[in-house]
Amino acid sequence: MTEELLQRTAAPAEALAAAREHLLSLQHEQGWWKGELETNVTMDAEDLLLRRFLGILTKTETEQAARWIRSRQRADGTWAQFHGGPGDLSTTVEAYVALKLAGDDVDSEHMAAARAWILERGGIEATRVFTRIWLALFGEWSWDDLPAMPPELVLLPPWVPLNLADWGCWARQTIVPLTVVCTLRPRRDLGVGLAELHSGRRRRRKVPRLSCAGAFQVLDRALHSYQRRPLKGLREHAMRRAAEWIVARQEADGSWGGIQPPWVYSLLALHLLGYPLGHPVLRQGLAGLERFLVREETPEGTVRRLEACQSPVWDTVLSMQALRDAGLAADHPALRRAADFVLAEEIRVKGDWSVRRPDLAPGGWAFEFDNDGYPDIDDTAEVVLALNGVDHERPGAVRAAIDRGVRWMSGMQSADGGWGAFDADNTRELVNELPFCDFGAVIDPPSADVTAHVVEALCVLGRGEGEAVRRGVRWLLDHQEPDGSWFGRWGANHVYGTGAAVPALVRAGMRRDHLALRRAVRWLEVHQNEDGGWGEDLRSYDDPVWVGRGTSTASQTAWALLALLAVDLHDTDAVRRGVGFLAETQRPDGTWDEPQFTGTGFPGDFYINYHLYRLVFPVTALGRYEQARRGQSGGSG
Ligand code: R04
Repeated sequence: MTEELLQRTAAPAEALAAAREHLLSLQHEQGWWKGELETNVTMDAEDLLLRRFLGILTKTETEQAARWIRSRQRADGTWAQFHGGPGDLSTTVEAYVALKLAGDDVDSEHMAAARAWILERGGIEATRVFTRIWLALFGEWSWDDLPAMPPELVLLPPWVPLNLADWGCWARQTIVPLTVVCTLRPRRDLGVGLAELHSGRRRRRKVPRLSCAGAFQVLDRALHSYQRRPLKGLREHAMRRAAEWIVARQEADGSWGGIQPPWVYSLLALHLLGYPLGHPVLRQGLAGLERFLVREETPEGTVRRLEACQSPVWDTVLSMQALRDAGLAADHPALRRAADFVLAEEIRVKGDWSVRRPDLAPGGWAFEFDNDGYPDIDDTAEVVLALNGVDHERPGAVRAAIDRGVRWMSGMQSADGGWGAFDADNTRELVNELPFCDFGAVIDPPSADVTAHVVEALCVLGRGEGEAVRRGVRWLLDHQEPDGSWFGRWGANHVYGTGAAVPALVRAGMRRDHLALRRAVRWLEVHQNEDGGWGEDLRSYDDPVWVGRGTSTASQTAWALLALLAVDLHDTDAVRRGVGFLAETQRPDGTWDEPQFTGTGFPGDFYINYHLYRLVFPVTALGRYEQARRGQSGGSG
């Protein structure tokens, strides 16, 4: 072999070894992995506002959060939803309010720049409903100028449109406490005024009366009148039921749903209903938030930031699979410890999902440490795949957990053959029309990424011949984009969807030369960057010119490689260049830099930088590449 050829084959193997060691070193002694889940500064601004509202905000918390918020401001004075993204009005308003609360001088350069930009974009009047609710809590916005949302919603039976089961679980858990808050219409002192953020421009959307939006505007007016003179007994009953609904859903860690919005709104609602801060529900709720705080020492001092959610189960099962792909033995102690953690995380109780699947036995996993009410199908698919790769001391326990997971996933298939993330058949578009719902997805219909993960898991677990897989494959084929890619609902974006769908279809037995696969490969080849990597900007969710386009990142390059490797293209230029990108951009410590956000919370509205993605997916991709290469050469590498 020539020197050059030796180097080219050694580099990926060395990159893999370094990455694998780095990943192993990040395992917690209790068996799990958890990377930081980075989102945006509305988390931190709202945390300060919550504490201010409850009268528990301390100087230290304020200073540390303000430092973090300041550090995220960009040169144009704005804050964004994601690294490198455009300024976002609601995020910028919330950040400005938090900094003013922290005592920043409104005449200082950074505040003046933010304010000018805010006013140019229409001021507070043009922000999302959530932002204006936060301002209404402090008398800086009128409750009359927010869409009505009555607590009687919790009384609607499951067959009435707009009932709670029609909402995505995250929206359901957010909306119920907000109905309470919006009914009680509190007003507390912020300590600083915000008059300077009003543009004076009213945003009255003119909609045709006979359209759906028009009908909902009429409904909104009717609900506002009802809010003024509700049926007293009905209102009291609804408020009581809402409180019970909320209290029943608090998790063991004090959270609601393991995500920030339902958590803070539930605390607010119960507090307003008269629960004292010392009540166990509130005490545990507030104490639990502490575990979602990240503190970091910087030259400017300690910064403090809040995670929107935590990803231990997800990160652990992705890491387990990555390590297996990287050649770790199935009985390696790290994998056994991880499996022990995962086994203990299984959810054996029913949750909201059972409204639509009352006869289905529990047996799923959630994303977080404690979110027993909301196991999700995506996590369950990856858990099953991860557990299947471990040779454990208690094979019977593992097998039984896998079987329950497989049965639960199969039972959660939606009527159209696909899978949503948390619920089956959560597809009623009507809630989207409510004026209240101007931020984020509020339903949970099947997506290509989740469907692909389930199809892959069911095939690996020997259900490839079953009806569920057949219909899942059909769903994927029906939802391939005209350009040959698949949409990424929970990851950015078509690179993620395609990186999930192609391996799943191959697992399901599709021939490598099937037209659907050839078109997907073609799409990936066309969108490979000059540097050999792949990248897709989050703006692709709003603007098709960005589809498949963006700065190369380690995680997205890995996703593309997973698809190409699944169709046996390891011996091609595209794959060699992709692998080369990973090897060349790796840090000396074995991981990768990835300031870009490649995770999606809500397309268009909420994005996530999963800090482990930059490592776990390259380990998987490089591992599979090495396996394919050795398989071909027949040697041991
Ligand atoms: C990657 C696939 C696993 N699974 C998705 C889980 C994502 C975890 O992170 C979040 C989930 C969230 N949901 N809802 C919100 C949210 C935030 C996360 C949410 C955010 C803002 C507002 C309301 C809800 F970080 Br306002 C489900 C499929």
